[in-house]
Amino acid sequence: MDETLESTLWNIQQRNLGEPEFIQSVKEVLASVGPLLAKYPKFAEQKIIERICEPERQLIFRVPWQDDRGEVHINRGFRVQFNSALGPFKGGLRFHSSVNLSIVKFLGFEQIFKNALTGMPIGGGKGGSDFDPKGRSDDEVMRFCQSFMTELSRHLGEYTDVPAGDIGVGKREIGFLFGQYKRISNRYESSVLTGKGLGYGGALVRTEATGYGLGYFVQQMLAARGESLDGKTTLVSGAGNVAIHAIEKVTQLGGKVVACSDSKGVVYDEAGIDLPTLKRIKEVERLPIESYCQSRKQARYQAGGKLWEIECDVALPCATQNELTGKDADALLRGGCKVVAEGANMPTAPEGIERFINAGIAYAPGKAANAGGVATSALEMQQNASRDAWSFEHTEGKLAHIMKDIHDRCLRTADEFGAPGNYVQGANIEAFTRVAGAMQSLGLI
Ligand code: NDP
Ligand code: 2IT
Repeated sequence: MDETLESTLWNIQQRNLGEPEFIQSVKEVLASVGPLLAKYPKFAEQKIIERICEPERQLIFRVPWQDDRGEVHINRGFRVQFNSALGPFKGGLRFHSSVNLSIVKFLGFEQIFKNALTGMPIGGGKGGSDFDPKGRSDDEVMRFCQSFMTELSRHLGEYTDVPAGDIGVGKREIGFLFGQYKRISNRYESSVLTGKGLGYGGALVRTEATGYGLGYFVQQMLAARGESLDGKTTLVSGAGNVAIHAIEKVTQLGGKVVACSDSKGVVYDEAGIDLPTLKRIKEVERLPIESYCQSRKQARYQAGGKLWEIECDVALPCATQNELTGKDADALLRGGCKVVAEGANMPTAPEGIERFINAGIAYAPGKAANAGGVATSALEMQQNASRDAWSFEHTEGKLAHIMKDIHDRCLRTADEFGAPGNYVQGANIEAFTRVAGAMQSLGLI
């Protein structure tokens, strides 16, 4: 990073003390855009970086609710409306005990660039709460969602801000949130939320989209090296929405996923992860992954567990930020891993990214590789706007096309800016150019 960018970063750090995840995500982008700023000095003159790094609006609010025994709980709600130069703020809601302003800001910041890469008319934002749905009854989750939406609703709208799911927020939560929005606004405004159920305005493929899109992206990464997923041993971390559908698509494309994980431990199944068993445990019974071994006798469970020490060709981190450390990256490289693509947002710590890039393996950041989820959310908005519903095949075809397009543009831009094969540089420069261009056209906003 050159001196001017270093000093810009220092100022951003001083303005956002105590927000390590946010600063980490800013640093990664700033470390990439030097060559772009050299080519277009106007971006610096117009202080585009300083503007992009400052959210348009940040909301923090109280969420009071009562559990089944009548006890009162107070959680904190967040929505960071980061950048709407390309369209209404768009990005998920995360419900997890670890959620704080730094995490919501890093997610919102990443979302700006991811959404730009999709080529669709969506700005970037993110939200959530430190509420933990684990172990809560459906009624408790409903009461929480209703209270959360009672405040958030006044800041949303199909042309303003359109949330969706993320960790801890799936179809159940989106249903409760949409119900409350409809009640408060007195409007059946379908595209105010995406990831809806199919019975009330949801779109086919949205549930599968992030994991499927990741599978298509990996297919392109391998194709660029003259290879395919056929027979490739693959590791997937997590066992949630993204992980499950990544496992499904990689398996369909010929790969063999031998291990996955949750926050408690790792499951290794030499015969390949059995999807019906995994889906039943995680989606229906909502149990820890350990119970997978009760149905698959040859499978092994390790509490805690060192997923990335298992030998593999392809590694797909699909759980959470900074789950893959520098040491984990060393272990993957020792084990022969040639492709890493991120289903989660910022799952690889900076030391890990450095190891992958120095080793010359194919490494794709989440903002490119997991963009299929939000892209399909934009397709859901399109269907809602035209009161139409597309078939699974048609929508999946569009998703595959979008992922190939993102992949190819990242590589082309990386080439153009003298960093062949570097998906981080390619994604950041490509996305930054698009957002900055729109901001220039819109005047000083
Ligand atoms: P889910 O809630 O469906 O699943 C999350 C999975 O990650 C669970 O298996 C969970 O384990 C595990 N996990 C969560 N937090 C931790 C942690 N602190 N340590 C270890 N494991 C953890 O979420 P998603 O699958 O939707 O999201 C996964 C990742 O993908 C996130 O980074 C999210 O931001 C990103 N993403 C999601 C998109 C979407 O469309 N849903 C789109 C693009 C990115 P356990 O069950 O034990 O909690
Ligand atoms: O990180 C993400 O891209 C998401 N959680 C999905 C966002 C969306 O609006 O579909």
